[in-house]
Amino acid sequence: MSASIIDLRSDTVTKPSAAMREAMMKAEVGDDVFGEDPTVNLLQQKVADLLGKEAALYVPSGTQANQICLKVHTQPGDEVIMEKGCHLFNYETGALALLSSIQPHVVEGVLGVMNLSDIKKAVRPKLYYMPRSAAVAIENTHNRAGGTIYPIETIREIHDFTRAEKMGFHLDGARLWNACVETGIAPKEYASYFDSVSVCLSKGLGAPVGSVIAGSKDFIERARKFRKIFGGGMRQAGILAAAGIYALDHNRERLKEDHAKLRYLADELTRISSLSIDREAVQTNILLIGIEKTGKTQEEVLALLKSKGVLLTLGNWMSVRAVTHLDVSMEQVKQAAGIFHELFD
Ligand code: TLP
Repeated sequence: MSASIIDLRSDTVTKPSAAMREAMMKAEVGDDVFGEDPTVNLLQQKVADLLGKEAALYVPSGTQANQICLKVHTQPGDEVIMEKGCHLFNYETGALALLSSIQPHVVEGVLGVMNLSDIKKAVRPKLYYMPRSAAVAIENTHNRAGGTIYPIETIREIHDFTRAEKMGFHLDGARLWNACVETGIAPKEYASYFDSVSVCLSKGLGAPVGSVIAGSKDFIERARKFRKIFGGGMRQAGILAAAGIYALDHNRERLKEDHAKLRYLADELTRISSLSIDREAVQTNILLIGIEKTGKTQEEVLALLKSKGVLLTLGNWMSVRAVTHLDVSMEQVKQAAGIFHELFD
């Protein structure tokens, strides 16, 4: 990507820094399918400790992490309750049906948040002719709602309920790190309410590849089997895990900078009357920009921005999405804001 391009498509576009590559080069490796890669083992231990769980498992992607967890939580024919805009339902290519033969029971949340009362209404009576409500899955931060943070009180309530109902509780924490730096709530505190947590190293943290699942020893042993079935058993993966360790050690605190860049962009775009910004949703590093009043389609807006060297992606209905990250500077964000003014003011 040329230096003049300002790439706000996703925090997944970051490239490993020189120091991260150095760490990768020096990584000790072994065959991880035999459990013999010391760097993978170190990463797994590190994430288990950070999240206060008994064990953890390194997997190639956030999608695979989510899919493995729901496979462990369910039997074919079961249902999992989740929010309508969540990644599991929208962006994992129907994998729940394909890989686990389960159906999502979607509930419409507010800013991506389902309350306990919404969830209670979605739980099926225990009748043999109805699907079993096996688990609840939530996303924190919530991507499609604009990087919104799940309130910890709501998480606690859902935890107490799922525990009482003997249902599983899964967290898609691809961007849990963003929620943690913004709220000051420790990863361990968030994770303590869930049976399974998936976190990504390749979003805001800047590693090139990888996610980690954390849970009880028993959960992780079962997850390991499905990781192999789903084709995620890797060999000398320590070379990648080293990037993950580097990312956890160096790039968590700095996520605050991404949030500051996003707030700047949101402030600027709020001043443009043809664009709509929901200020309540401006919480971390994702901005949804409503474009209805521009009279243009999403594709037209994306093409116009691209012609000026600014890349965004589709958001929800009539919106486009900007994401700030490690590889986009405040200076570039200011330039991007200037281009928005030029095109849409
Ligand atoms: N999100 C990507 C796209 O797939 C939309 C992005 O650019 O934001 N959970 C959440 C909450 C995610 O946002 C993503 C990726 C995933 C899971 C999946 O991670 P990967 O891409 O590693 O499979």
